[in-house]
Amino acid sequence: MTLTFDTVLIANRGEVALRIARACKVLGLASVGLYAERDDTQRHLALVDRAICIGPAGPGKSYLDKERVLRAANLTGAQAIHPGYGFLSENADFAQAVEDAGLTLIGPPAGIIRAMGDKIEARRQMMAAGVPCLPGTEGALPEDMAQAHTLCDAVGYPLIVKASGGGGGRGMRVVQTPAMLDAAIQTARQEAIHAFANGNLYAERFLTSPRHIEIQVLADRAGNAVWLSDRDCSVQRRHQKLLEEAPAHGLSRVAVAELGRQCVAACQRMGYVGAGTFEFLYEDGQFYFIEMNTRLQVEHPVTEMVTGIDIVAEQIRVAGGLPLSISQEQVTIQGHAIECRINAEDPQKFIPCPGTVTRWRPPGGPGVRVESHLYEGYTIPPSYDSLIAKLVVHGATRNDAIRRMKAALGEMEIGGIQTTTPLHQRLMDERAFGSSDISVHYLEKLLNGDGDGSNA
Ligand code: MV4
Repeated sequence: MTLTFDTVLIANRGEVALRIARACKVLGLASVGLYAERDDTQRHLALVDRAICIGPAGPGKSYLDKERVLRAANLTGAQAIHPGYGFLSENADFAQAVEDAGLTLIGPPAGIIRAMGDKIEARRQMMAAGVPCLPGTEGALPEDMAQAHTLCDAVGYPLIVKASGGGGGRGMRVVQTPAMLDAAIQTARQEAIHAFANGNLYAERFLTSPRHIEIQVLADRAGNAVWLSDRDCSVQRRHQKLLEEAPAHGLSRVAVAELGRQCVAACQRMGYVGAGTFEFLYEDGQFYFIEMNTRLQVEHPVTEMVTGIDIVAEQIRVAGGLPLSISQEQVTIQGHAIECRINAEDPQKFIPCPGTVTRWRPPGGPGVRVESHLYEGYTIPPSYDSLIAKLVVHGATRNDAIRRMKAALGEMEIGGIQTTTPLHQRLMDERAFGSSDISVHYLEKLLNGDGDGSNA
């Protein structure tokens, strides 16, 4: 069986571009790399069959420019485009333009990207599919404040007002009491109009100390869908994840499997194609859907490590019309995996710290995987994401994985720049992290000196 394309344009940079280039090689596909000026020293550009400069330095007139990316595909004869994550990966207009040009986006149909990008619509579809959601408003909050109050009283306080066009933590307001609703709606709406050109808001019951749990899915064009594993992504700061693991520690495996089946049913109901992630909040033994990501995610390797499935290869295969290479019965979760995001940042203040890498000694050994585009002499440019490496370990148990991570962090050497490595080394020894007695507010509390950051 062959795919409907033989050449893939990698519309991204850095470690994920390298990850996609490797997957193309494994599948016997030709690949094209694109880059901005002064960003031509990336490792994946030596691995692809052809590389093309599409614009000036900085992301705006290159990686983020729909027309330039499409022109690169046309110029090089690439029939498919892998957007990676970030940049154009969840841009429904770009996905539509790719479809209109007769090319294949390695991702779901544009209509699904658009629907899931509208958080009110995503919530509506999940409720219809039987995926658990928080008590909340249906449709957009009305302009009329008396009506808004009636709807919000039914939801219950405290609640959170969110922008339908937001997501990932942008455009939210916590509302403790009805007396605070009017001001919250007013400021949230102004921010939403400004940031997303969409003033639609919705309200949900607010959870004070949830964990962030997500479910990875894969679906093909024939209507097959599988869930691969759950991940815990609670260790984050200002909505930037720092560490992720699979599976989530301490959850009922029966309950997670039930949730996975609900996600699969939602995929089949909407005609989902490709890799996707259902994000949930987890509190007091219950899961509540918050958002769906219609792209490959940074943390996909932890799921690959515990399932043995090459998620990027499956993404490319199903985009090219092939069926999923695995059935749900063939998916098993073995052991435990942890990913530490190594960012070129000051580990205390998290300020980006670009510069030239003078020393790079990646760690190794059983169960150790490094996803990085680093090499000695590479200069990290200032205008892009500060992620420079993902250190991923796999162990038979969570404690084994933690031990392997400690060893690998200690072995890794990165010279010339500051990185988040010391923070990860500290985390591996923290009691609350060790027992997963944490919430999405864990890291903030820990760094503030608020006890050990635990929920207690
Ligand atoms: C919430 C919540 C509590 N209750 N929704 C923030 C990012 C966006 N994806 C959803 N977010 C939240 N939604 C209700 N009803 C708390 C958060 C939240 C959060 C969620 C996931 C990961 C990190 C977070 C950090 C702060 C708040």
